Amino acid sequence: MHKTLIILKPDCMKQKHVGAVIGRFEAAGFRIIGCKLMQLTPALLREHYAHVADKPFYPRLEAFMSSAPVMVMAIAGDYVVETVRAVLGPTDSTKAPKGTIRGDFGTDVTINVVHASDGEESAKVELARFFAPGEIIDPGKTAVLS
Ligand code: IDP
Ligand code: MG
Repeated sequence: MHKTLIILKPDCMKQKHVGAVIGRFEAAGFRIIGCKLMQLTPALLREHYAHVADKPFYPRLEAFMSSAPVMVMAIAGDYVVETVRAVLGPTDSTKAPKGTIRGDFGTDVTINVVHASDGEESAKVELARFFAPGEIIDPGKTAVLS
């Protein structure tokens, strides 16, 4: 089973696109295996965004990502990492095609609705960064009462 880390960013929360965004992941066949609200700190953001922390745009990114609580999710399914990236669209919302999450709901290259891990290895690292052991539960292994 493949897993990935999703963060519904502050713009997604404030503009109330949470249901629509989760709906797209569910429609693509994926299931939620972890979910919580977090207020991201500068320290955690600096670690999560280490690959861009020295870029000129980083201060605005950090201010944006810490401006409101976010929803952190773990989702699972076949080829979830690459499929979610495709459903999300490219980083720059203004260049993302309509029909993608960023194309439909995003504002610009920073304010772009959702974070998703960019590979299986980063997914593993990011899931461990945001979820403690035991916070990820595979509902596929739980009986559903009828
Ligand atoms: P990704 O979210 O599409 O994987 P990354 O390159 O990993 O994009 O960058 C992390 C985040 O940093 C982006 O989602 C976006 O919020 C912000 N960002 C990336 N590139 C730029 C840029 O050129 N200008 C402003 N913000 C950027
Ligand atoms: Mg990235």
